[in-house]
Amino acid sequence: MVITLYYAPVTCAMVSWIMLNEVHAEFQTIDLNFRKKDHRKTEYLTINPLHKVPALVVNEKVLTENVAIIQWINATFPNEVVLPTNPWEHFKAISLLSWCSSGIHPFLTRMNNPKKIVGGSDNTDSVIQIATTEINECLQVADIMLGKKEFFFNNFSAVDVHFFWCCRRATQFGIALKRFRNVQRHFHFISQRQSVKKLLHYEASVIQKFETSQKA
Ligand SMILES: N[C@@H](CCC(=O)N[C@@H](CS)C(=O)NCC(=O)O)C(=O)O
Repeated sequence: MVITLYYAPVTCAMVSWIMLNEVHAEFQTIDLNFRKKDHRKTEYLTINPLHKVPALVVNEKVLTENVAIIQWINATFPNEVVLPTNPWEHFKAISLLSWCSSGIHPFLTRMNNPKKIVGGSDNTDSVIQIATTEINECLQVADIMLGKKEFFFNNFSAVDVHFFWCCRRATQFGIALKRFRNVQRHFHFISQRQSVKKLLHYEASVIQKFETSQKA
């Protein structure tokens, strides 16, 4: 089986990258430089016409969306911990992954590029303000959900990684986690995981590679 992950630093593609590492999959990563609009180039549009990462290519077949990729990883590596095995918890995990992907992520996208929402108008402040309020509400809900637990479920799962990405992106946009003690603790705990540390190291090396190529 030949597995390739299309990835870009800082993006939610890190969720799939980390989970492929968690299951010890052999895969290659293709790094896209968003600053150079690699994701808008014909070569990538033939992989994902929606110009988003992650995209997973398995034996020349393309799968997009973290929620789908995670379920593929779970089905392909049944001996590894990706999603809870208890049926109810399994679907509860899909529900939480979908929440990260479609309930939290869109507000992070707005914070990243408010112009996309307001078009020609300069009124980006209100977009950022509304997105901040929505993200804080999500963090509050997650804080209660987590309580004193280490993970969202009894054991580690992909939900912990997806939520970690949401929190990391939120902090990059200036949202403080300290109001949410359980979320902050979870964030720190997940950041210490081997696969996450490996990703952060990889991400730094890709950013460095892009910066060097920019200067050349
Ligand atoms: N729901 C998708 C979101 C994918 C997504 O929006 N990716 C962003 C990076 S975080 C992207 O590639 N944006 C580039 C673009 O939209 O052109 C998933 O979880 O896979």
